[in-house]
Amino acid sequence: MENLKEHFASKIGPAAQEIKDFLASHGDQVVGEVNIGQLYGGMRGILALITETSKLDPAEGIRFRGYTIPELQEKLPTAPGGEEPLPEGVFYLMLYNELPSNEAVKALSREWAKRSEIPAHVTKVIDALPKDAHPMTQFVTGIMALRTESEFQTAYHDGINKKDYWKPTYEDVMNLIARLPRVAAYIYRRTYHNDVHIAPDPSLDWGGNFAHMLGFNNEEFRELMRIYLTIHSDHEGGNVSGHTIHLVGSALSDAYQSFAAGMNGLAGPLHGLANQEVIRWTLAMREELGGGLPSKEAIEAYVRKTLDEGKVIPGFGHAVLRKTDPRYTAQREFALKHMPDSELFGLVSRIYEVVPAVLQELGKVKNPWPNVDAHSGQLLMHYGLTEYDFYTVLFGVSRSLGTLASLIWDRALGMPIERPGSTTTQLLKEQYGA
Ligand code: HAX
Repeated sequence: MENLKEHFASKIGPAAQEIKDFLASHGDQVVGEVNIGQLYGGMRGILALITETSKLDPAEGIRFRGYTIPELQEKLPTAPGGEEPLPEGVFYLMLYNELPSNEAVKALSREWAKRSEIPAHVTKVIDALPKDAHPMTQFVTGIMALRTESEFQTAYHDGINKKDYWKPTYEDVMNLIARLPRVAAYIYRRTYHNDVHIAPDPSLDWGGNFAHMLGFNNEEFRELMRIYLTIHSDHEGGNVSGHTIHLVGSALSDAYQSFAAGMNGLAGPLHGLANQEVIRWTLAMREELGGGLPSKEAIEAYVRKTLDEGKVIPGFGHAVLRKTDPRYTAQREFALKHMPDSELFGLVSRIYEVVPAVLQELGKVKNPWPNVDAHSGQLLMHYGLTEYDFYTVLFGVSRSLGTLASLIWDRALGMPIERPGSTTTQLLKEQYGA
């Protein structure tokens, strides 16, 4: 097949023309109304962004370029002998808007392996942080240290024509995605394994090699990494990390700056950090309730205690979804297949049986169902990746796939700087006679 970059280039013209024609015929069409409550309510429900890579339906969950997670599991290439989709495949689908062949996915694996070397100063910068710095702090620091390699930064300085912005952005994105597992594995081994690092194996796929560099070499864990990195990759455009990457990128900040900014958003406990909070909360509950598999009644009492203390139940609720997250379901199916008798899986399942009814009782929670973060920790714990402060870094590595594919498209389509309006309570009151 033709070179991956040329293949992308061939997609730009038709996509740009389609949007131009659409705007010419429908640019004045009204897509919704905004009320004052939404201005104070985190802009919930306001349709305000174009993100081509995926779309979240409140009732159905995520579709990547039109495909659900079970469809990805059926249609995307797998590792030899494996069953889970390779994350290279979902990236290809999101960037090129077409299902990849096995060959295309292999080409992407090779391309990322080739680009994966990280400059020596990156590990030195990370090493300057204390080992107990949170892994997300180390991760963002590592990404910013990688920025010395930005081709967009250099090209802009040298006066690149705006129609070519996508070209160095493409290079930055491919390099960054290729290098993130190296940075993440470095942080993991530095923080939890006495700085004993593991050389990459370029014969492996991106997710398999990441598992290998983390120090987990059984094939089942590699399969977990592949599905994990696939399902966490994108969640349409309005979530904190995705939106931040698009917003910062809209100022023509390069891929490194934009992605680092988004990762600081992912590190918030209401967003990606929820995956570590879930397991921390679950283990604390298990300990307080005397270990083993607590009864439903005991779990319910603990849930109520958490709520009474003015805390959220991590892993439950969502700003858009109104049903069990299909990313939760995909992980539950992985557990049913590979570890049906795990005690921790039993506990996660029991929590699922208890929490929604208690949240519903509060009368204010719009979605009492579990989200992606309610399950991921249990799977990682099962294979021995027990250092849960690291979990959000895994999420971050995955989130690069969708958000950075989008960033290439933002540059290719010449998306403008984002600048919504704001107002004050005083002005609103005057305007609406309050
Ligand atoms: N436990 C307790 N209370 C909850 C709750 C939960 N799991 N989910 C929502 N609520 C509360 C809200 O805190 C809010 O209370 P106040 O009015 O007192 O402020 C009320 O219910 C209404 O909230 P909502 O409209 O249902 O939810 P939001 O859109 O405002 O927030 C959140 C969505 C995901 C932030 C929320 O459900 C939450 O805090 N969940 C727990 C944290 C979590 O799991 N986050 C990860 C989400 C998925 C993700 O981004 N992964 O990366």
